[in-house]
Amino acid sequence: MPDADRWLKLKEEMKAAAPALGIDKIGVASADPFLELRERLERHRELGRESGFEEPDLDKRTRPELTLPGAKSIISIALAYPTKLRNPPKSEPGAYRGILSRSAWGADYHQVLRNRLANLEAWIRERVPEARIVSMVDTGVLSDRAVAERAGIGWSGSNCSMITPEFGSWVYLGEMITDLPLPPDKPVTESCGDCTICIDACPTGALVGPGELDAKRCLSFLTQTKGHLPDEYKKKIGNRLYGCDTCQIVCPVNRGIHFEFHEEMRPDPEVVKPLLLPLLSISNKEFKEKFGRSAAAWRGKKPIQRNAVLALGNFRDRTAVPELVRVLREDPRPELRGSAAWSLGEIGGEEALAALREAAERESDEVVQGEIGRAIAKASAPRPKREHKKATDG
Ligand code: B12
Ligand code: SF4
Ligand code: SF4
Repeated sequence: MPDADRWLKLKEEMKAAAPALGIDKIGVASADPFLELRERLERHRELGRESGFEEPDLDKRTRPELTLPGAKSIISIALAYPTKLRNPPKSEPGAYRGILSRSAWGADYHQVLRNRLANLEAWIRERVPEARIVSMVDTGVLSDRAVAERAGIGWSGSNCSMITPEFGSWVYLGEMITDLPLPPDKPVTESCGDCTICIDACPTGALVGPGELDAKRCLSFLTQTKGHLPDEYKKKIGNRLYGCDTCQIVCPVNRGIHFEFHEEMRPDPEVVKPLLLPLLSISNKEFKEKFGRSAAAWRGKKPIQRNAVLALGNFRDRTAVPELVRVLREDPRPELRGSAAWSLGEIGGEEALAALREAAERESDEVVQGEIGRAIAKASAPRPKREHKKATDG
């Protein structure tokens, strides 16, 4: 059989085998350098729009042969994830809840995709034992989306997501660089057209243009930071504990899309939409037991606790005052005390105000002092009638 036919046949067989390997979509891209992406990444960096979670070496990001000398093709895989909870628990006064983004539901996707890439690698090695392969998911050097786009998995949405015609943007991506000369697939022809819904819906204006994100203003990034959350985002974070799904939820292509193909991805509602109050006193051991399986745990418990404190302020949950006062008085972490001060200022009332005044006498951290001062001013000012605040994405 001529060589070209052999590789085409292997690719077709691989695609036919995908469902049995637990993969929802496979595409093949050439391993040529990503020249357009390179320019884009340079501009992105110059404008200070990186999150800091990206691979910093732009040569490695855009030249697959630096990772695998002799690289010829990249196999891109996509796995669809669930978007809806069965019997979601209610978030209501006295029992308010936070929400994890769908990308953190079920088992950590890094592990799930690594498992599928291992299945695929074994499948290839049975047929081409000498194949050279380097697999990666998220934390690898390449841009998973740019690879997927070139491999015909989907189009690059104005919300930055890779949108597949079959599963919308609710897909995780991973890839393997190989030295197999598999014939590349064609990019998909669909696009966002003149729709701008996601750009208009982004709560922080982080989508500065179609497909252009200022990551430092993106709530998904901000929920993962460990320091004080800047004031301008404290209300906007709503009840998000990890990640943000707004620009995907509003996308018309995603309407009604929900797949439960993978057992490991099934969400536990009490984990992905947890009660906020118990999070304030959760121990390391309990945190590990409850969230350890989720992709949301990678930054530890501090960001999630900080976000829970802010969410209680956003809900203006009066029943949370004693616990917020305890955090303000006792928590050794300034970010937690500062956030508790902010939330007490939002909730207001005599008990909150008294605790803030008392804390102002003792607090030694300058930033927290500032938070307390602003919170006292807020809690002392006349306030509009209270209303029941709605949850964010849940
Ligand atoms: C850093 C990072 C983040 C940062 C920055 C995100 C960003 N948009 O840059 C933060 C923390 C904010 C983040 C958030 C999220 N992330 Co993230 N993240 C990454 C990571 C590690 C690198 C992304 C990166 O390099 N960005 C830099 C930009 C410039 O490049 P890019 O988005 O990769 O590539 C696109 C652009 O360059 C664009 N492009 C190139 N040329 C041109 C030219 C024109 C004219 C235009 C318009 C566009 C364009 O097209 C490329 C392909 O789509 C990837 C994993 C990886 N290794 O790739 C995951 C990844 C992108 N994240 C993912 C997910 C799921 C998310 C969230 C949805 C999670 C959540 N629910 O909170 C949000 C979505 C936020 C958003 N609107 O993008 C998935 C995306 C899956 C998908 N279907 O697209 C990835 C691929 C992880 C994975 N393996 O599944 N993430
Ligand atoms: S993830 Fe949220 S904050 Fe980030 S771009 Fe999308 S809507 Fe905006
Ligand atoms: S909301 Fe509209 S513009 Fe945004 S990603 Fe979806 S289709 Fe594209």
